[in-house]
Amino acid sequence: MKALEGVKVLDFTHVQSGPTCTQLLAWFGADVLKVERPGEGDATRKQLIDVPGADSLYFTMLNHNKRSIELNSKNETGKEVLTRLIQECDVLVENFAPGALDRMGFTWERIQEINPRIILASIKGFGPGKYEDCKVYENIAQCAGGSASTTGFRDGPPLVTGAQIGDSGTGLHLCLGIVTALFQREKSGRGQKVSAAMQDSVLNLARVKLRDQQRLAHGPLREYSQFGEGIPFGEATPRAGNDSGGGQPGRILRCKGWEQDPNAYTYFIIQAAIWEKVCDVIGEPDWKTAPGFGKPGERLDKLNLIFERIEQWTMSKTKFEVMDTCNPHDIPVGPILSMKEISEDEGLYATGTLVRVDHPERGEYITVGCPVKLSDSPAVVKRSPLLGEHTAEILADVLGYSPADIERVIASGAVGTPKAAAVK
Ligand code: CAO
Repeated sequence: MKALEGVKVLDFTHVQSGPTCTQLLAWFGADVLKVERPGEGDATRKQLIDVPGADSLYFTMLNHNKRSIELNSKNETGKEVLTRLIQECDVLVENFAPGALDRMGFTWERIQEINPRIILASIKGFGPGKYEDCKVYENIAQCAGGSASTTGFRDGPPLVTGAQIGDSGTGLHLCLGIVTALFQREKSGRGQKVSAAMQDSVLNLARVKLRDQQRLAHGPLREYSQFGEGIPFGEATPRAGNDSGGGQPGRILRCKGWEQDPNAYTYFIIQAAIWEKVCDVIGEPDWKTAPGFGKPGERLDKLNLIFERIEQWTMSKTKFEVMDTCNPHDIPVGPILSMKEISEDEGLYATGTLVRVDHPERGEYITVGCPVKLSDSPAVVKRSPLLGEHTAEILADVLGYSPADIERVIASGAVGTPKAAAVK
């Protein structure tokens, strides 16, 4: 039995943020019914196309284990079908632009009238306030949530990160809100509205930088490189390059081959507890007790000098040799792995973090499996649905429509032309 078996999710999501949330629910065992516009579907199906005629990786990698129903929710019969779906489902998830669901005629009040037990889960760019009506994409959220202003180097512009903390990060937050609301419903019998704003989710992930903002009032941030460089701090948390965030100084350092390989680097942390081992490994045993080096606080104004010396050592080794040498001493280091190296790491396939999936239109591709492992509910990754692949099946099995009803719905134009049979 899967953890969320029996939970039906009306998946009204598109692009990335919402689909990441419903994909997780599907991996945990929920029956996720993805509602898509007839003939068009989620816009990502046709974005960043690599194999002509096939759903894009953008779409497939965000929509595993779901069923797809084509439905025009602005058509009268389409509204009837949507109403029936709301009656049958436990959760409705959506990430339309602000007000879009209301404009379709499905306000929170109306949804509760239809099914008082349903949980309505929504992602918007901003929470209530002056920006609540804005449309938002990933990088806007990274900027508005405080991440971009604190990412990058002090003398360069703000930077966005490659990790999709605005979209996938908000999807994760929403997913937690949904299962929490399902848990509460067990006791209360009632559904509720679950909201996650992308700005809020990014800020939650960037909370250590708000911590540093407040520390500024009490003096310089001594673990930031700029402290050792004698550069005064301004009014706001600065960009800290690759400095380690906490009280354990760290840097990205060059390794053997860095001249040709853009990823021949390692992250190296001089945790206080293993300082003496670092000194031995890099060949500076005197630094264990030398004045100004022996105590963690004393080293903070010498981080450039210390890391330059460590880098002389890391440049004599590959990033994997650095790891092999340091790990036995408990020195925290990590190679900078390229996506190519990650996609070739058989260990990640063995744990199900990477999965090879077969797809009828595009053949085999690699995807990221469920990153959270439940011992009693292991996730099995199944390919994403083709557009409208399960329209007839959902009308019949979930809604109990008779063949005559289904004919009527098709004739109304509400669901496009259902596929004759599911493609295996
Ligand atoms: N049948 C009929 N109409 C449908 C439909 C369906 N099955 N599915 C969607 N629509 C309609 C919507 O009702 C909306 O119509 P109105 O404008 O008349 O209300 C229309 O399609 C467009 O929806 P949208 O405004 O949500 O889509 P968009 O492409 O213009 O904007 C986005 C996309 C992401 C900017 C916006 O949805 C948004 O801000 N969402 C919230 C934040 C978010 O999740 N952002 C992350 C996106 S991933 O980077």
